[in-house]
Amino acid sequence: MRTLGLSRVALVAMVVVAIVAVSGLSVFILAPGARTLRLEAFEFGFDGHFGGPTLRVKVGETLRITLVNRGGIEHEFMVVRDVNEFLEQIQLKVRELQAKGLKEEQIKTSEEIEEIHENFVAVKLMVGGKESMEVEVDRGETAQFEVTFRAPGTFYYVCAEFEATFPSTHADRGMYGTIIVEA
Ligand SMILES: [Cu+2]
Repeated sequence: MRTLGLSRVALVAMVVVAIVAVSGLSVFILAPGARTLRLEAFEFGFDGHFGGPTLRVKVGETLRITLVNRGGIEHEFMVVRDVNEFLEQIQLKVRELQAKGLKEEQIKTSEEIEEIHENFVAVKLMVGGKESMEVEVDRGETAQFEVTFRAPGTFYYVCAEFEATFPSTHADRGMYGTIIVEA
């Protein structure tokens, strides 16, 4: 009874959609071939308190990531090509701004620091259908996003937040992991 089976599937799908609609949850459409992955952020690592798991993907592959903040402060996820140079540039800029007399809050929210993020983002994320440089999650929050790698090579996912570590970033405390993109 093939048709009966299909209509049952359709019925289940409708019920699921109805439950999601009533509960106010967002519906995410999975990109074809997307691989799902769950990462938990802590102080100061992903899936632990230092570093993060190495992610291996194929060129053109989409990773659909659920990032759960299980720590006590805000964390973020962004993808850069050169993590050492990125962190070095941030440190140089922090020192430069401190020398000019800027306070911690002013430095954290400065255009100069934002500009370094922009310059170093290697691959943008798709967050809720919109392209984004990074995704930020407050403690206890969960974010869902997709990232697609168009070129082979080594990338790094990084949290460059300053909260509780200023003038260092969370990444300076080890909060980053490697992404290997294979051709
Ligand atoms: Cu962090």
